[in-house]
Amino acid sequence: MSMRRYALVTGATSGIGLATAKLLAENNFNLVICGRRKERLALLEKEIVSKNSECKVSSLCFDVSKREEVEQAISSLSAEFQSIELLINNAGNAHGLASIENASLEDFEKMIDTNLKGIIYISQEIIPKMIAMGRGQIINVGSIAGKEVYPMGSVYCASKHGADALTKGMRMDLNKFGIKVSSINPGLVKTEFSLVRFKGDQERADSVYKGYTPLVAEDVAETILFMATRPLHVNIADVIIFPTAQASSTIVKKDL
Ligand code: NDP
Ligand code: 8X3
Repeated sequence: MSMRRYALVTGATSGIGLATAKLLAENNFNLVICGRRKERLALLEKEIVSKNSECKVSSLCFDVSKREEVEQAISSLSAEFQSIELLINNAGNAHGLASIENASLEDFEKMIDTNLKGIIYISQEIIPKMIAMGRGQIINVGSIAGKEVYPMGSVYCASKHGADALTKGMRMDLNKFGIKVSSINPGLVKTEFSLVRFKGDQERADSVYKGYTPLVAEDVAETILFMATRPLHVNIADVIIFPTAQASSTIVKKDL
């Protein structure tokens, strides 16, 4: 009988979520991989199964910020895939970098809907299943932007501060069920994050990572794997992970 546990990773089509899904597959987890880009999910599912023949994978294509889509996607899972023990709430992005008075409300809404409401919608679907199973772990991918604020990042920071509060509140509420809740809060990680933030401007995105060595998605994934594989009595509640060159949101040692 398979000893593999079931994990669900949101935002598995790119960056931190993609690296985490691959690493979990190599480390005894079956997977539900989620994202809006269907072709990327299909490619990832194929790659994981070809490298880990024992690993069962189910792909769910939906938008975490749309409540009905979340409900439909999770309820479409077969019974075995519904027994999710590990939930990685990773899907999220920044949209724009602009001062509050002239930034786009559409960008602001997207960040709040995805980075904050998305965690709530998914968690609400999965938590009752964890309670019924009598075990579970939720790891929210926050950000240093959830611990500090930086200029032009007010709403992204607000969404991540909200996610930080949500993590703490969920940990309190789910304590009585023995469900672990924690967050990992990275600094600068070279993924598609800046490309999305700057709306496809590759040069501007690349400039964010110039002059120092940023984290890569695998650095964060390895830490998530560590958090997910502690003994039952251990909960790594809150992690901040920076590249060595970074000391805070605004202090980065660059050789330019
Ligand atoms: P990427 O842009 O590489 O990945 C973002 C992922 O989120 C994609 O898989 C994307 O999938 C998914 N996603 C975004 N919006 C939605 C949505 N509305 N519905 C469903 N899925 C969505 O960035 P990262 O890997 O860097 O970001 C992952 C998380 O890490 C985010 O929460 C981000 O805030 C956080 N983070 C990133 C840092 C960095 O420097 N890179 C630092 C700190 C935190 P798709 O487009 O297919 O839907
Ligand atoms: C992503 C890192 O510094 O761009 O959360 O907010 S930062």
